[in-house]
Amino acid sequence: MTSKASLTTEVISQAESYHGVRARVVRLKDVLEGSSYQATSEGPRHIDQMDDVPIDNWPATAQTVLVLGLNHPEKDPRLDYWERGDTWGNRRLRELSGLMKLWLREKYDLAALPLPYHVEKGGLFLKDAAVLSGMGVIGQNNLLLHPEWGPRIRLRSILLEGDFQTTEALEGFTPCETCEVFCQNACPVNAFPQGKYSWSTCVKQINANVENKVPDGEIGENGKRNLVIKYCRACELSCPVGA
Ligand code: B12
Repeated sequence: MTSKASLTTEVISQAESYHGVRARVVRLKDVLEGSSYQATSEGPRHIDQMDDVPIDNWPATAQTVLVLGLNHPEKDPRLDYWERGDTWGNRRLRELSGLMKLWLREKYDLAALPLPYHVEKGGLFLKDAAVLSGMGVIGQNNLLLHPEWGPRIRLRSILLEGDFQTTEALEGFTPCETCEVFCQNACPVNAFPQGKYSWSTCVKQINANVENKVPDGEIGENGKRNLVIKYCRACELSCPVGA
């Protein structure tokens, strides 16, 4: 019988065997008590048509969350391009989640449920899950900062059945304490009035990106490049952590 600790270590090392992936483990209950679940949402949410299948109920036997982080380096901007209904980063994370699900079934006969991106479809608030699992900390840009990659990371979660040991929250990683807050100053719409993130201001920039699709995608059926949305990354790419 595999111990909790070695099961956790093996699952993490399997996930991290994929290029540019980091993984951590957190209790579902702890994520659901995170700050985002306490915060009141500032406005209506735009759920774009991603291929994620909504999940109505989480199985009661699955009480652990595997958090996946995919590095999103500046030199590979395409991962963030929204094309034909989703971003390439999300497609890759969905594929990795499927591979982990198969591996857990084959190796340990454990069930795993890859969760959708959107909370409204049965997903989790991913930054909360990531912070609590020790993947990183929340920076002045309101993004998860990973010690190696800074905010250049995209997240996903998988619910796990089985007895796992959770990974510890990070201690002693406080990069924003001595920073000149380049992220907030870089924002094109000043979405950090008084140093605090404003959803309603940020979303104006995101909506402008949606309105201004550019023909930089794959070659489509009409022989022309698909239109893509290039979401703003100013507060992310200006961060010196992991640059
Ligand atoms: C809705 C959404 C948006 C909306 C609204 C964002 C918002 N913050 O409200 C819009 C479209 C504006 C948006 C913009 C962006 N988004 Co967005 N977004 C999401 C989504 C789907 C849900 C986020 C949400 O609603 N949070 C709830 C609100 C209330 O909280 P919040 O503002 O995020 O702040 C909370 C946390 O900071 C947390 N927190 C702070 N400190 C601590 C400490 C602890 C211990 C804990 C537990 C929690 C915690 O508590 C705060 C609430 O009190 C997530 C995916 C997901 N399923 O989680 C991606 C996500 C957060 N977005 C992401 C990104 C990258 C972006 C953009 C850079 C655009 C882009 N290129 O994709 C910008 C950056 C905006 C910013 N600086 O925050 C990434 C973040 C990756 C990272 N490294 O952190 C995510 C995780 C998606 C992904 N692909 O991985 N986004």
